[in-house]
Amino acid sequence: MANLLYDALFAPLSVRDTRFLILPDGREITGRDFSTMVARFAHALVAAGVQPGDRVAAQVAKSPEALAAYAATVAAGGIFLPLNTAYTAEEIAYFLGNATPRVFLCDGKKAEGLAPVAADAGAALMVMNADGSGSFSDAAAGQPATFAPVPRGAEDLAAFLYTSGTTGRSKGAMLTHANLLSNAEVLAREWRFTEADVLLHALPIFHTHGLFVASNVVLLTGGAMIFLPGFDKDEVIRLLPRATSMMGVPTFYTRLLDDPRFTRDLVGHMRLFTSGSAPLLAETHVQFEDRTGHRILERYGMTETNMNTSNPYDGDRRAGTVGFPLPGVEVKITDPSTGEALPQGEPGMIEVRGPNVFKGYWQMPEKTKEELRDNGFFITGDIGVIDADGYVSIVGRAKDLIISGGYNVYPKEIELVLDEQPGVLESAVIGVPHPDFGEGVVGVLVAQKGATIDTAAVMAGLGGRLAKFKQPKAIEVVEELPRNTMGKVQKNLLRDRFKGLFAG
Ligand code: MCA
Ligand code: AMP
Repeated sequence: MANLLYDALFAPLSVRDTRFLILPDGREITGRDFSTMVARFAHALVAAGVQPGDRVAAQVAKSPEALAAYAATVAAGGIFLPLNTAYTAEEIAYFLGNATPRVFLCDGKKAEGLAPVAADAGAALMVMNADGSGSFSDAAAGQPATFAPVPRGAEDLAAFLYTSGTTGRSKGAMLTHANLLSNAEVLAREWRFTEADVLLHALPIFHTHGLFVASNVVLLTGGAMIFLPGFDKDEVIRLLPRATSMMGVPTFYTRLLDDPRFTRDLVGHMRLFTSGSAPLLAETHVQFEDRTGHRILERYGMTETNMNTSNPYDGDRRAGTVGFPLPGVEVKITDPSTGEALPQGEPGMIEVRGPNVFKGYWQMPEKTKEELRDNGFFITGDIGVIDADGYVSIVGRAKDLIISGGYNVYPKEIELVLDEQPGVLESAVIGVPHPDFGEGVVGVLVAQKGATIDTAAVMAGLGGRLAKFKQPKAIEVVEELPRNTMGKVQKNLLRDRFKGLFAG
């Protein structure tokens, strides 16, 4: 038996002497060199005890080595678990405790603080610094330059990506080889990727967008990536002339549009810009076309499902829509309370089914049952509508979720920590329009009787507990939270009241 994902994505690199990764300092890494690194890493993982089905967690800076750790885990038959570099030790403790990885890769600067966390979870901590150095590459250094991939089939797990829930507890979405490969194949075809492509890659690689949508598509089609450690506007503007395509979250595009150097001439040669992870405002789409002549291709996906819909490459890319269901993916709109399909044109719950849909949440069968129907349809929590031409639009969310700069923030998780702060009786966390991040997180607090809330102290209390991007960008203190007759906090009223907070 072969290793499905490895054979399709990584095996071709071993005979490729052309550049695969282009680094901002001008260095280039050929497919063959990358492949050798992957083989050595895979041997190092096996030497560390990784067996088929074991998890390998990584909270490391984006680098060629970090990407190779993903490939090596797949080669070794393991399950890759990438973690946001912004997560605190407290947050990491939850993920490691839940996923119980065999190996945990982390930055040397955090190793001391994370060592007890890894030990508690029974994981071997190995260091991978931003420049690739550390105990992991030391362990790999003497290893053989080739590795026979461990056989893995379509239904074997390749990755866990954690996604939060309305209860505040993160759930590990189990993604198979077939989930990842089928989606990469569809996207590569739909978006016309070829070996001539050079993708400007500025997304983080600990989420679906940067790791799977961007990297897997390029790997599958034999192209190259300009691999930036993160989104740096100056670097993007400097390197765009060398790229053919770019994938981004809306914040990338609004930041670029804010810069006079971002002109039609700069990007005249580009083939494709795609956007996703958060809603792209129709006005950004229009502004982008006015400035550059390019129509951003917007698509829609989720951690649990990879990509579900996409605007067409050749047809009309409609602003404010996320396009058509991808080939092989079924999308239906249902009544959120009954699950019955609604007539075309009526807004309701978006449900999706296809080879892209995950296998469930790790060790959470009840949560899986709540969201993944027996007939294979996944209940996304997004409210959408399909128009007469078949275009899907997302018009709301049935889940209490804020998307800030493409990162998901679950209010419940923040509220639980806010409620513990001195003087706080209760809290509600909302998202309101933010010029840079799309939505900005706001904490609305009610003081305990007779207490005065010191907002600076509250913010200090969140540091070290919640990743920076989850922390409120503003705190507001109110007399009481608006509630309906059932006692449920009416967040829509709060969003309305504070909608202008970040304006201007
Ligand atoms: C950084 N900060 C943020 C965010 N990012 N705050 C809120 N939301 C954020 N997204 C904090 C920083 O810690 C910093 O705090 C301050 O905000 C300003 O940082 P800045 O330097 O401006 O930010 P940055 O480093 O430039 O990052 C912004 C970013 C980044 C480039 C938009 O967040 C990013 O790369 N987002 C992409 C996320 C992504 O890939 N999502 C895909 C998920 P302070 O100054 O106070 O220290 S996958 C997905 O959703 C599905 C499957 C899909 O459909 O793709
Ligand atoms: P995540 O689980 O982090 O992958 O986030 C998935 C969520 O991001 C979806 O359920 C949507 O709410 C949102 N999302 C992704 N792409 C888009 C898009 N193009 N427009 C609007 N929302 C999007």
